[in-house]
This record gives sequence, structure tokens and C-alpha cells, in this order.
Amino acid sequence: KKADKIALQYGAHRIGNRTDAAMQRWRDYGLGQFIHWGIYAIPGGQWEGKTYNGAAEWIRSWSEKDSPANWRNTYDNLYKQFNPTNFDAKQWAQQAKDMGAKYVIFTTKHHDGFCLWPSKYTNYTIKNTPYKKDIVKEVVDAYDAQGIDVYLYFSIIDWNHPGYRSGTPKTEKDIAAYEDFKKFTRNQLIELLKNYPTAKGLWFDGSWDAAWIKQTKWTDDLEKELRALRPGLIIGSRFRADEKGNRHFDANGDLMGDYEQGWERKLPSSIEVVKGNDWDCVMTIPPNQWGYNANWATSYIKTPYDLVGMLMQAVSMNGNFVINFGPDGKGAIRPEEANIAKKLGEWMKVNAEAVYGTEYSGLPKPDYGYYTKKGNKLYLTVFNRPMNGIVRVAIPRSYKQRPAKAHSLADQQTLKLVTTNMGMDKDQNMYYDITVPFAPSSDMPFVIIMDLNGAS
Ligand code: FHN
Repeated sequence: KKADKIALQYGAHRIGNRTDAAMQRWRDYGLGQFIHWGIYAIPGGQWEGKTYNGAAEWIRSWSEKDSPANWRNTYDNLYKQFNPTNFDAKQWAQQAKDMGAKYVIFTTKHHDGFCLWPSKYTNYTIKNTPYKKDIVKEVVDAYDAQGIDVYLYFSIIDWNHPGYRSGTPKTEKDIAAYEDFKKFTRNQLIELLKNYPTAKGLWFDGSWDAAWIKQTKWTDDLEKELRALRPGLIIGSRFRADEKGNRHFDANGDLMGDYEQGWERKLPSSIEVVKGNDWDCVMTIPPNQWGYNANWATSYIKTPYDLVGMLMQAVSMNGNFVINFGPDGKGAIRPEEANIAKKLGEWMKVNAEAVYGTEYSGLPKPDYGYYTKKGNKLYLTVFNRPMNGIVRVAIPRSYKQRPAKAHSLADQQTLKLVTTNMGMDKDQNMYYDITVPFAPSSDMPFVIIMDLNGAS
């Protein structure tokens, strides 16, 4: 510990990354799937004939502005129509498996408070819809069966609970109401862990309210209680704040939780930014829609190429990359998302070796794409194919290992590798020229594997 650190009771309880098997497994995932599903999928971004461009899962609050008289009653009664007859958890899990996802984060309850499991602590659950069945269980079972680890998304914000407050409760009445909400939140979390014993972690959200941030000791105790209930449980940095009100990183700059959970719809620009911490990035396919929005025509939709680029950017800096899906009100995954999953899966089928279990190479980012590394293998995922078909790899002299051989991952073809001395940059780098097949076999990035000499 640095001498100038201030004493904190509720800051980080560990310095540096977790080293246990559960966390190592998390670290090796590379690619994950996020699913936002709830009753907001019924309006799908449209409210009383009007299209809302804001995030569709927030429509209850967008529509409030336009229709103050009845928004609450209308939205909060939508669950009575929730009957997703096209929902097939096994099909979702199969699709995720084919895409190459190693974990899924599933919304058990979003900000609207509607629970996709039959919680004992509220009536606002799947049990009281025409569908009735426990959707969380169906998802957990189906993904477990595919060997995809499940993480339960849980929103602290709950617009449905009468005791929920965003601002710090001040009056006696508000304070009592919020205490009730805290009890409810704790009960639900314990219930989730008990009901779904195979879930590997909790993915918290909506934990930014002033009221919640103030609950320093209580949230710290609760986190400890949850961890004690489930050894190995993984919880990111979005659950609680320290006694100075800091979230994610405490007043000393130390990460609270098992990994940094602040990378939402953005990626770190360099390895230095993540300071050696574990992290994941959660990404929407449109700019900012998590729940189902029927109208995707008004914004840019990321392509499989874009997403592979982001995946490799994340993995090259020791992060996991998680792509969000928003099934519709009937439970179907829209064709655009199904197509993305399929294309990514085709790419992963060939190139996953460059993703799973790989890590930051220790090399500067090359112009051609991204490096990842596993033991003595260095992977270069090429996005910018050189015009002359020669990929020039620059390895700093200070780097302990040297590429000895190269081959292409797609077809295992040996690639010509020669040491090059251009007489430039002599003191800093060694150069290796790798000749890649002249005609690109697809419009997607390809991977070159280099065997490295020397101990890493
Ligand atoms: O407000 C939510 C949003 O709807 C979505 O669930 C994302 C997912 O990370 N989290 C919140 C915004 O940070």
C-alpha cells in the first residue's frame, strides 16, 4: 500500500486482480452475450403512436413526459399482456453457442422493476402474466446446458417499488420507505442466488442514485453476505460506493469489485487506461438501444466487421466483449441480430483461438490490427491488409520473444516470414515480413499466428 493512501473502511477490499479459478474462467471468456428483455419489449420504442429514439427499455420514463396522465398505469399494466409465445430459451442458447459466446448476462429485472422470475417479494413478476413460467430459470437451464456461464443482471433502480427513491430520503416517511426498499432489494438478491445456484455472478446496474450511494456500510455488508452465500461469485464495480461517494474506484483509486464495469458502449483507447484491472465492455448494436426497439432504421447498425473489430480491441487489452441482444415482445430475436450472431459465429469458428484465453501481448498496437497472445503464440488479427501483401511486424528489441514461424489460422498454411532490416529505427525495433495470401478469402479480418522463440 502506498503511504499516502487514506484509510477507508468501505473502499476496495483487495488490491489487484482476483487469482482464483472462477475469475480465471471469467478472464478467458473473451466474448459474451447480453440480453435485455422485459415488458418494454412490448411497446418496442413506440408509445401511443409516437416513436421514441431514446433507449427503448427506458420508454416508461420517456413516455411520462408526453403522457403524464396515464403513463404509469398504462406501462405498469403491460405485464398483463406479456405472453411471449415465440420465446424458446434453447434456441437463444443455441444461437449464443454458435456465435461463440462463453457467458451471458440476462436482465432478471430492469429499471421498471418487472421481474422475469417469480419473486416472492412483489406481485410485479412473470408469475402474474399470461405466460406465468419462470423465464430466468428457462434461460439459466438452457445456457447451462450449452456450457455458457450465466450472470444475472439486476437493476437497483426499481420504478415500481413504492419505497424506491433516487434522491437521498430526508423525511421520516421517505426514510422508512427506503429502508423497506433496501430490505426488498436484499431479499430479492438472496432469492436470486438461492433460486439459480449455477449462476456465476451478479451484474449490477442502476446503482448511481444519491440514495443508494449513501448506503455505504449497508451495501458493503450485503456484498459480503452475497459472496458468502456463493463462493466464487463474481460482482463487478457497479454495486456500491465508498464512504466518500466514489463509485467503481475508491478514494485511493483502487477498484471496488472483481472487475471494472464502467466500459459501456465504449472501449479503452490503450492498455494503460485499464491499469492492469480485469474489465468487460458491454456494447449495443445500434448506438444506444438495449431493449427491443422496432425501428432500427434511424441509426447506424454495427456490422459483424465492426463488432469483430471491437472484440479484438477488447481482448487485445485483457477485456471481455459483450454484445447486447434485445428480443421482441413475443420472445423472438430479430433477424438483424440473428444475422449478426450467425456471421460472428462463422468468424469465431475459424478464429476463436485468437480470442479465448488470450491476453495482452505486451507489444504496441500494430497498424494492421490487433495482437493477442497465448503462451508462445502471438496472434495478429489483420483488419488492414497491406496493398503489397506483406505484413511487417515490428517487435521492440526489448521484447523477450521473437517470431520464428508464421501460419494463417484459417487454413493452417505456412506463411513466409523473413527478418528484415530496413536500416530504420535500428535501435528500437526488429522487423519481420510475413507474406499473406494475395487474394483475401473473405471480407472479414483474418488471423496470422506467429510461433515465438524464447521464454515469455
Ligand atoms: O440505464 C441502463 C440501460 O438501460 C442499460 O441497461 C445499460 C446496460 O449496461 N445500463 C444502464 C445505463 O448505464
